[in-house]
Amino acid sequence: MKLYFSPASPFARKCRILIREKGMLGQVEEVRADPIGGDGALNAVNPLGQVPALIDDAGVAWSDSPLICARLDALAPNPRFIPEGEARWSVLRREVIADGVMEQGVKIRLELLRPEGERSGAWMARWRAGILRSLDAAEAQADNTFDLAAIATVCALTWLDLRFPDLDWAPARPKLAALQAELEARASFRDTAPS
Ligand SMILES: N[C@@H](CCC(=O)N[C@@H](CS)C(=O)NCC(=O)O)C(=O)O
Repeated sequence: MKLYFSPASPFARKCRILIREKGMLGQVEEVRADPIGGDGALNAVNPLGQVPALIDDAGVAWSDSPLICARLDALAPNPRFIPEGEARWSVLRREVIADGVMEQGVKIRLELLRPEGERSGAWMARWRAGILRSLDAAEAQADNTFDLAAIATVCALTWLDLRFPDLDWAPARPKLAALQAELEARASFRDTAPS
């Protein structure tokens, strides 16, 4: 299998951490892509031109980090990062919150890449408020389980630190800060630190 990624993408990082935690590095070749510059090899796997994108050994293409992570989790079921039964829904709900933080952050970032006169301050303020409310929700629902939601949450937090250091989310959200400190010390997280 091949996973297309870019080093700063928090969505791709979710998949790369999962691959390491599940011992799948020998089965998945990680291929660096350039989604912003336009990348024909990436576009052939994901017509949206976004990372992450996975092509499996049968030539089937998978895109969108929740789907790719769910597929990887099913392919190598030990250890599981998306549990069966009722607990599954808690993990997926909390993954959606973390992914939403990344999605709104990407929107702000794209806005900031526009010339100054073309940016919308109102939209950026709206997305920033959405991020902060979502972090409050994540703080309220944080637990100590090492699952896909925890991975996604820390990918979101560390990416926010990289792109928006002024957000200063940590002091008011001690559970998220502790989760980030704990997980970023793991080899899988250190090996995929965004740059
Ligand atoms: N919902 C997607 C979002 C992926 C995404 O936005 N990736 C960004 C990089 S962080 C990208 O490839 N952007 C290029 C583009 O949208 O053209 C996922 O979860 O994988």
